[in-house]
Amino acid sequence: MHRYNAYRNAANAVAQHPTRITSGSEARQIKGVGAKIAQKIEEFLKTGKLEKLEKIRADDTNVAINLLTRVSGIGPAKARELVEQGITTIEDLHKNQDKLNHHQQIGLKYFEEFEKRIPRDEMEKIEEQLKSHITSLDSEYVVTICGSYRRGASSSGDVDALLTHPSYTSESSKSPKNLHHVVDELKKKQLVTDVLSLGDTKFMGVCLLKKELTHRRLDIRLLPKDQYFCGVLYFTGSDMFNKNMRAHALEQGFTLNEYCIRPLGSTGVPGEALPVTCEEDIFDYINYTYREPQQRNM
Ligand code: DCP
Ligand code: MG
Ligand code: MN
Repeated sequence: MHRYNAYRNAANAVAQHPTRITSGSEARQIKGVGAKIAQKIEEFLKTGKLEKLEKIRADDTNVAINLLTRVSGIGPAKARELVEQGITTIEDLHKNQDKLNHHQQIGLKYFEEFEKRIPRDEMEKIEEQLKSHITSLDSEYVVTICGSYRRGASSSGDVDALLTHPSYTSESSKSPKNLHHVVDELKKKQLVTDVLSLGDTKFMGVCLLKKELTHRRLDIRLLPKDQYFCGVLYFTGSDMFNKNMRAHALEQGFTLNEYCIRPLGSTGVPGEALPVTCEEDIFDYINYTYREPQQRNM
């Protein structure tokens, strides 16, 4: 985990660097790049590959774990457990479905389909349908498709939808609206084909447009109105952008997460959540120049 972070930080630092790095020693000058990583950068620049990485990739156990974790719902721990039982291929998984939970079984069923990218024009159609079905239940629902789509990507890996309603705030504790009702409607309209998991505020599932052949991963989160824009900011990403923005927030004496922004007292204890009515409010609190979603790919 320590090394994982060291690599992430170094990658971030190199990505932020204004010019292209041409040697390990040049990389070493950058804050966040240590001697060992600089050495690897040198090796990669010289040979176009990394011996250590090639070895890790060739290891049979790792190859199998990497394959199984591509199934939605299978994490590294579950994958390792399966590999230890001799289950190493997708075919093996099909023969051992009893070892998988519901989410993993659906992940397996759509294994090939979920790996396909969703073209932007299809994302637009899914957005349109989601909005029309959800607002037909209650015209006051607000739906925002976040993730790479909101950042302007030409294709996306999944659909990240956020939902709120003016009568639902964190004060009103329990939502007068609920996601079960929304998901029932989407199933009835045959947009949602499968449910991976469903709670009061989080749905993970599968959708399919009429006339399309590929099933798509769809996540929907229901957020209280006062937490909506921190959620929209977070789920728009990118993850690197979020990481940098949170670090900047801390430097300015604020703690920012997917729910709220809070000032940090002199003792470092977070105060009450600050009022937020749009994404710009969050940037303003921490003196960060506003960036349009398309400008948040880094
Ligand atoms: N996110 C994050 N940190 C994580 C995971 C997610 O900050 N560890 C945020 C930023 C992501 C957003 O959630 O942009 C949505 O997560 P996705 O995994 O769906 O990523 P994207 O939508 O950006 O990419 P893709 O097109 O692959 O779905
Ligand atoms: Mg996404
Ligand atoms: Mn997602």
